[in-house]
Amino acid sequence: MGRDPNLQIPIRPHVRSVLRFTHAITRRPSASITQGLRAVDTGAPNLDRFLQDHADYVTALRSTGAVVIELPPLDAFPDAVFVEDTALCLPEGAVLMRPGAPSRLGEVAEMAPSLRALYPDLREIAAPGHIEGGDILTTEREILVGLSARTDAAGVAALTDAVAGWGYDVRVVETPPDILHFKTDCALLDGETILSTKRLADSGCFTGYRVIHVADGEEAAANAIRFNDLVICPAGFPKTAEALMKAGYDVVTVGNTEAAKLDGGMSCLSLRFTPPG
Ligand code: CIR
Repeated sequence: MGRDPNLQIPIRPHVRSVLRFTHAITRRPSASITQGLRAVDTGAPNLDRFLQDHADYVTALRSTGAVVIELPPLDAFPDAVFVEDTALCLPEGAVLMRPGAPSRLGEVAEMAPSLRALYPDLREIAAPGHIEGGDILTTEREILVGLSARTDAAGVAALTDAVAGWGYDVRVVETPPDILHFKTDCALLDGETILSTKRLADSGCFTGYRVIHVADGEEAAANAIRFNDLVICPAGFPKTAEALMKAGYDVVTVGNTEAAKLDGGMSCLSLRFTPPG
């Protein structure tokens, strides 16, 4: 196991895998997206615009050389475009989630065949726990799980059991009140750097990491993703994009107005992984 002398925290051998991915899975938005869950109703998303933004997002993922598997729309599940919440994909294996939103539970069975084809070791979250992928941030050192309205202690315990033997520490943290998911407010930028809102970082959950704060008033910019050489950010947050570029990241922005009406951002729209073997 390597060790970073500054941070005094062990670095695991799968250090590169949290930043480099050969694959992503997305699902095109369906016409039923207008019925998607939302904390505050700011109007129904426009399907055409959502489709265009989604296509741009897939193009950005593909531009890094990754294989992007685009799944078809699912009318029966209005939030199915937010595939991140259905699984946690690690180099060692994958775990199917158990969403806390009842209307989203059925999305997991729709995702399972695609993952089963790539992961010999596909595990599940045991009932009665609930956990959604948006509450999980995997770094080189650990898996952070934010408790939220969608993710409960039983879900975290079930995840801890599911990943047993894969060499990760699972750490429970809090999602800020009234925030949908832990990763609504943060993103991994590299092996030791996290992009975060101040309200989340102030909880102290990132002690030992370098933190870049999103600009005040640009909190929604925190739901970004590091995908291979790119940091993909929602468009419309110029101060944060500039800070990231100044810090040396290769930033690409993608329109997110329609997903944002359903509390979604860049991380929610894909599963990102390198399958074993
Ligand atoms: C929901 O409320 O479940 C969806 N409207 C948004 C899910 C966003 N997913 C994510 O942050 N990982």
